[in-house]
Amino acid sequence: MTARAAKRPHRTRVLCLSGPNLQLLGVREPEIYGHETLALVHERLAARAKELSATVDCRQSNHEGLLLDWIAEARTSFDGILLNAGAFTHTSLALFDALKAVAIPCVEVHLSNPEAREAYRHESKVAAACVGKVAGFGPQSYLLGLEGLLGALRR
Ligand code: CA2
Repeated sequence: MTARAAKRPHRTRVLCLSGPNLQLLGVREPEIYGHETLALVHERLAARAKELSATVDCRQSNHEGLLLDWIAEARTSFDGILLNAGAFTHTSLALFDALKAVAIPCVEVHLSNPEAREAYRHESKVAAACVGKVAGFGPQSYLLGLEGLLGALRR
């Protein structure tokens, strides 16, 4: 390692995962999920992460297995996870198990407030494997989740 690299402060590495159908953000159902695209949310998140001496790698998938693989990968490559598991939030014991196994902190994020919506959205299978949750603030939930996650990591 060069002397310059040794002096460079370690940037906290965050993996941001968005689950099924979130690629439609800003395109469909703006009355529920707002007008910002997922690409814009990712851009804002990267800018905020930089201000907070962190980096964020943002990924989206409609496939539960791929989300599981990315969570497993995070154990060696990231310090924490931001997760909007979409509808898998309410169904996936596999995501809960993966988050428990990876043993790095995860913050659950939602654009809407699922508890103020249909009864079938009230239960989160992943919540018990997370250090906290931010829901109901639209795209800002991702930014608030990032701040909460970095706070938890640096406490
Ligand atoms: O509020 C959230 O972030 C949710 O995770 C969104 C999920 C929903 O199943 C959860 O209960 C709460 C749905 C994601 C679908 O994303 C779309 C975005 C734009 C248009 C249509 C779907």
